[in-house]
Amino acid sequence: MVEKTLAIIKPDAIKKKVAGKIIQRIEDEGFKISGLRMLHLTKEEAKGFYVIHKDKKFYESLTDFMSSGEIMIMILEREDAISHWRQVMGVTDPALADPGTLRQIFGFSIERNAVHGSDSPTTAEWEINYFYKKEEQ
Ligand code: 3AN
Repeated sequence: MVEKTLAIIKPDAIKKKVAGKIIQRIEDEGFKISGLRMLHLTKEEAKGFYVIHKDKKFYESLTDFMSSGEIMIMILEREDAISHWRQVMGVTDPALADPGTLRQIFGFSIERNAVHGSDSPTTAEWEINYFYKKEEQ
């Protein structure tokens, strides 16, 4: 089934100047990219996006990091976009991510892990709505 997911290239990857390589990989994996935008989240916007983690001990640090520099957000479309993008990203901790995954190649730590992807259809819809008006989706 063709699905949409929300992808983010995080501040660590933008600072390392590997956004181009990540976008190339996205295209090589057969995703259609729509609505690509560069933005710099405020602390409040980062807290809103990660509100599901508000009780975790890493919430403050994660939202500081995500508001520390520019990010790129995009909607990715493909068959099974949600699970395929998560496979391409690799697991949360770059040290444990499979060889060849984006987090293994470009991630620095469990927090500074280069990329984000929605984890379910409900989350994808919520995350896309967080950044995009209906007519932009
Ligand atoms: P994923 O992005 O792999 O779905 P989540 O949803 O568990 O992972 O976590 C959201 C984000 O929070 C991660 N991408 C990562 O940046 C950060 N994070 C997750 N676990 C930790 C942790 N133990 N310490 C610091 N940051 C974390």
